[in-house]
Amino acid sequence: MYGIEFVPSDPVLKLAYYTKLAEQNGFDNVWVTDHYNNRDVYTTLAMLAANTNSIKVGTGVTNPYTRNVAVTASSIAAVNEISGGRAILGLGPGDKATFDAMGIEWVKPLTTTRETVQALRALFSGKKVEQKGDQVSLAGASMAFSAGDIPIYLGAQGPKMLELAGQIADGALINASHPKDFEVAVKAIKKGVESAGKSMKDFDVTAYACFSIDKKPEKALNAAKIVVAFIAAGSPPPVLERHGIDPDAVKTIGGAIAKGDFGTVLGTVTTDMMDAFSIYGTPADCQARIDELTKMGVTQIVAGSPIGPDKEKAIKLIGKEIIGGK
Ligand code: F42
Repeated sequence: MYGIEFVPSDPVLKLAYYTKLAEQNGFDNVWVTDHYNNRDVYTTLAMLAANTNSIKVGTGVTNPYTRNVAVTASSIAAVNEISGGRAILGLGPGDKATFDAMGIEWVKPLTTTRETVQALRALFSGKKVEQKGDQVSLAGASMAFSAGDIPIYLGAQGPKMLELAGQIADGALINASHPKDFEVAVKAIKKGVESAGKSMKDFDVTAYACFSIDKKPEKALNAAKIVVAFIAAGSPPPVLERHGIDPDAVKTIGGAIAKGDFGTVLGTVTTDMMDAFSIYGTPADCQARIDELTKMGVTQIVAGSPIGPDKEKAIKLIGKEIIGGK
């Protein structure tokens, strides 16, 4: 399966145009990120749904902290209705820096995510929900309209979060692009899947990747560099070690980002970092990496930012050379 990620830092109508193009080019899913300072994710999904016929539309990802769980259920259920059953709820514990800015305390992300999924499943089933959790409680909330059968995916990178996804979710959206990361991630997911008595066949292992495609490889590389710099700067030491990346170079990048010195940022990104944190290059380069990921158990590739130096051309190129080339 193929998905595409859009960030509503762009106007919603522009994303609606790209999404229609993605649908026409064979993409299965569109995922829209959720940060309070961008356009609202559900308003965006409603517009994308109204403008398409077959592509599935998902939050990629929302979180359990900024909205009450019953409000999240109502929002995604409305998108499911508008789209004729094409909604997916991607949920992740969220981003601490964003919550700090909103004055929201980031308490027990794993527990909160688990209890939120439990409450969502109960709300989707139409039940009157009495849940007394450690972090998420409902006292008789119930939906006044039918939500339908909405799949739930977890945004996950840590071993416990991946295992939880295996246990309770239909898929995991994993911010990674390299087979080594999936070797580790799939093991953790499998543990969860098996503990719940389920099968990996019913689980969608999704590479939510930094993706940059162009017929000219250097153009693809240049477009992805800045995204790779941010990913490297945000990667924990074990991930840097896994890919043999010099932590001092990453420190230099982090410091330069903080100062707004993007010349240094771009000059410090190495080929090793590009290979570890992105899928980039010509259609043949991207296809080769996709094949490696598929061998590791990845079942969905999401083309995430930047997609390519020219988004419209990139969507068409993926459609023609990768999705259609199969
Ligand atoms: N975040 C956003 O805010 N908006 C987005 O649009 C977004 C998109 C997105 C897409 C894909 C993706 O993979 C992630 C995305 N994220 C987005 C980030 C996402 O919301 C999460 O921050 C991220 O996926 C979670 O990372 P993580 O799996 O590393 O989980 C964190 C919380 C972690 O530390 N996990 C540990 C682990 O091993 O998995 C476990 C921590 C733990 O056990 N905590 C205990 C608990 O109950 O929470 C308690 C510990 C204690 O102190 O008691």
